[in-house]
Amino acid sequence: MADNTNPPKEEWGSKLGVILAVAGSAVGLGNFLRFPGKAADYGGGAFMIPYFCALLFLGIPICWVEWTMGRRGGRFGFNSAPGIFSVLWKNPISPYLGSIGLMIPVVIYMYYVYIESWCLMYACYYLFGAFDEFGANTYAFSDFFNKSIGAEADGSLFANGIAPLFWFFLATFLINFVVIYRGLSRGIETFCKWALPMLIVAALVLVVRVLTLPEQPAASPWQRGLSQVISADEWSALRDRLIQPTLGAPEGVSLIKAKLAEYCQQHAHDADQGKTTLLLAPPVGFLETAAGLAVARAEIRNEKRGQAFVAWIQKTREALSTDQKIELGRLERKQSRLEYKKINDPVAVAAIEQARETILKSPTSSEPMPSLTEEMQSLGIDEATAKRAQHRSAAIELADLPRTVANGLGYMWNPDFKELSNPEVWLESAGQIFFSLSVGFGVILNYASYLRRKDDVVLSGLSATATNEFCEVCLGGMVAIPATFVFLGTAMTIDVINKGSTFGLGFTTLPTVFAGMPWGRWFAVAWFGLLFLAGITSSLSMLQPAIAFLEEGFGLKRRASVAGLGFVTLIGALAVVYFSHETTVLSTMDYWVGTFMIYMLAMIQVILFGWVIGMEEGMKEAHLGAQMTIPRIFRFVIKYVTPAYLLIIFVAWLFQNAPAEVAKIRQGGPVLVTVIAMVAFFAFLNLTIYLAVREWRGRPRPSAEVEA
Ligand code: ALA
Repeated sequence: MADNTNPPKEEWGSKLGVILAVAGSAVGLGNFLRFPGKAADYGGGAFMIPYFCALLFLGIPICWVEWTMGRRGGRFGFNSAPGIFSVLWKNPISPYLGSIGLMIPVVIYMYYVYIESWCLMYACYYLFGAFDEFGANTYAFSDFFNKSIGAEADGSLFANGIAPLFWFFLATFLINFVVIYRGLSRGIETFCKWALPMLIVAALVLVVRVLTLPEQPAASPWQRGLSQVISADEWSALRDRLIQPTLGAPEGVSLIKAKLAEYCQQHAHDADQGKTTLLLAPPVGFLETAAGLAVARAEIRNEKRGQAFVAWIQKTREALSTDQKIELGRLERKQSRLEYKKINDPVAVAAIEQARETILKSPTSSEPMPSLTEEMQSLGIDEATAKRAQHRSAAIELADLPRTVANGLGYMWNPDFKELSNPEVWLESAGQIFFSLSVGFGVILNYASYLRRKDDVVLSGLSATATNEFCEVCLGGMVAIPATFVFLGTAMTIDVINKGSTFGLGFTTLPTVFAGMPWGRWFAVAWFGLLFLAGITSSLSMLQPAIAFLEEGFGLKRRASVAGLGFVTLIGALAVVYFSHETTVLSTMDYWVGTFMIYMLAMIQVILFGWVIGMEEGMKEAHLGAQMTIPRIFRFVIKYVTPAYLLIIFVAWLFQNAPAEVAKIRQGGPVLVTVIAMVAFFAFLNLTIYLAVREWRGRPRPSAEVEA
């Protein structure tokens, strides 16, 4: 092992640099992909109420707590959560609590870097025009995306030689480690100083582009279906003709009908074999066809998702009251039978079961189902209720609003206050705040530990938070959803949002949107380029805490610590890349580490600050060199409100999600293996902390009091 002297203490080069580095850590994929989807899905403008509550009572207070505790730990010569906790709370277990602050960033890095590499690949492919031939064919993009990331089967990136994405992954991995190797100031700070302004400029360009988009003509339903059902080649050959007003030409219509029939038959056959599910946005009217219903039946029998659930809901609606129908539409995005079971109403539950039986027993040549509009009219449902249902129900088109930016923004932001009574909205908004601000990750703790004693933390913390919020709400909220609306219309936007897939939005829907814009290819380069930069500035912050731990725990030099961490994270990331089927491993890590552990670390930190260090002492510490004063009310907030808010959210979240996640573990397979591997890694981390603690006992540490 190492020499017994501390490596020279690293420091930030400038005040602006540290703010940009923390903001860079915060601004990431969450701002541009995750946020717009969540906001649009959970009440639009109304989502901002729980969101700002979470910002005020969780995000900002915990951010100040992390900055303050990090800087204090740094004064004692510690930069990692185990070391920092060991000086903040003189208790033998405190360094072990810090193991969570190491585990979270390292494990999130393992899958985050893979997603970054998708962005790099897309940016490069657009740059070299590789997507030109796809035109606006959603099917081609979706197919390409699923195949490229290996969503179809484990190991598929290596099935026919090495897939191109793997090289992009290695490049992305290497870029991260090269920057980290260069050190805190020369590496991270310098990179963020360039990358953050660049990505903000790219985002501003995209915002201006979206806000100045002219109204787009609405496509007729079959036109929309067409782009999804024919090959990329056929699509590009037809594209020019199809945007002409002669769309209704009889030969065009019969071609489309034939293609639809072919597509439906093919999928019905595959679904019957249990081979596939039809998760793509289906062609309009698909379920009204005999083949569509056959797909749904086969999927129900095979316990698959896809169209089964859409059919299920259509059938179920027949037996429900209006309110129940709307509630069902809201739950529909979950696309899981488990979710339907959460409808706490025996009538609805019975209707769901009955619908299942009806679909299973229905003859192949079923009667066409009534459209929702007809159904509503016949039930005498008023316009406002119908509008709400229209806004929330998936995959069923009620109307296509004129495709203007104003309507797109309205779709994104019009408040739906009814959502506020839904506990899920409060959970999701809190989760978004944590993810987006990188709060509770253990990374702010680490970054702040490199500050000097009297460097301001209060205003800096707030500035980094404000930068993140600007990028999230003002930029992230203005691009993806409004642009999707303008080019793809109401139904597709609802569909994308209800599927709740961040990846679907970014990598399959938006490419279709770019295809419709003049100079779209270059806007796509800007989009994926900005996602890539935003991703890197975040993932760098996930690596630094472990580097700091290896250096201060074992006295390793930078080369050794970077190599050690590179080795461990490469193994984890390769597991994510290899076990890519339906991104199951990635999602399991995200659930247990990227959500569950974040709640725990946030809780530990706020308790340490408010109850162990104590409010008086904590606030005194926070205000050392501070350039603004924390309002007094925050003493009360940090001590009582934040822990209570966290606890309620955590328990509700566990209650809501844990049974399904535990059931997945019990099924065995990759989920179980992933969880076992994570537990083993966690145990290993704690062992290394044990060794480090022994080392620290015998090592002289700078005294906080004498440090300048
Ligand atoms: N805060 C980072 C993001 O938003 C992790 O992506």
